[in-house]
Amino acid sequence: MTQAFTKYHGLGNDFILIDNRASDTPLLTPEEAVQWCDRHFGIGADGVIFALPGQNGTDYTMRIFNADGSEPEMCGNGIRCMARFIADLETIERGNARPAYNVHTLAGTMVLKMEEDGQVTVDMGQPWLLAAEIPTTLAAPDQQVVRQPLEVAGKTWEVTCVSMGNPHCITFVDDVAAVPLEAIGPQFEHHAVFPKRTNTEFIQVVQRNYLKMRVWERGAGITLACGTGACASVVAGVLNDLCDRRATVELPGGCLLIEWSAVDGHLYMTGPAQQVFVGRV
Ligand code: ZDP
Repeated sequence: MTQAFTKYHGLGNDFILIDNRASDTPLLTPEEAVQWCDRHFGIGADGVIFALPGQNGTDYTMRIFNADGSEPEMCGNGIRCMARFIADLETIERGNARPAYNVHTLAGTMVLKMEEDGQVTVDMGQPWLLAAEIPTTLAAPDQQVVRQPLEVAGKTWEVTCVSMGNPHCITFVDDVAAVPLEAIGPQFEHHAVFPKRTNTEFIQVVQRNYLKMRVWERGAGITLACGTGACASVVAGVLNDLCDRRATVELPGGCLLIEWSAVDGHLYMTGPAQQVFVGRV
């Protein structure tokens, strides 16, 4: 049997999208996802995303396997790709797509809005800030982790932890280009204080409304962009009084506009998602 797929990327964070609407079970195993994501022996991607039937009244369900086969709760760039994917499927089948979707994820229901210019805005919900929610043992379970010292690679870093459904550890630095990400990223990811491992972001504040970010992703390594990481970084910037609630986050793959609404406390992320090619395995 052959399996159809479509390749998308959001700012160079790339995903294999699978039309999984006929079944509640992902059509690939985590082991197959690892093979498909391999850039030399497979298609090549940072993860595989399955568009499944909705649950609890939502239009669709998203599940994702990282390139290492682990399953994250949520994925910001991936969910924008998923929005384009389902809009493209609906356009082929019905001639038009809907302007918005509710999508169930392991991090709750996300609301996706298709913008006129082709970008996608996602209501990512509220951030989780307590140590037990991240999860991390860096503070007491009911405390926030803001500017806490953390020993990594023989150096003390001041970290702020935020969950967007998935864990993020954010460090503000003077120059993101100077961070030896490949060397220290894995040491943050696997540090004993993060029982579910962590995504790791380094942020340079250029202006209060403009951040530069580099990311080491849990289960994927260095990627060109991370949507949940950009949201978590703006939250961390606000908690440290280093940035505004609305800021552009520049990643190696391009820019995302992030707003932490003072009205409902939700994160709103706007950015592109593009189809690259369709194929069969
Ligand atoms: O939390 C994790 O294990 C991440 N690797 C998931 C993917 C996050 C992503 N890069 C994003 O944009 O949020 C897709």
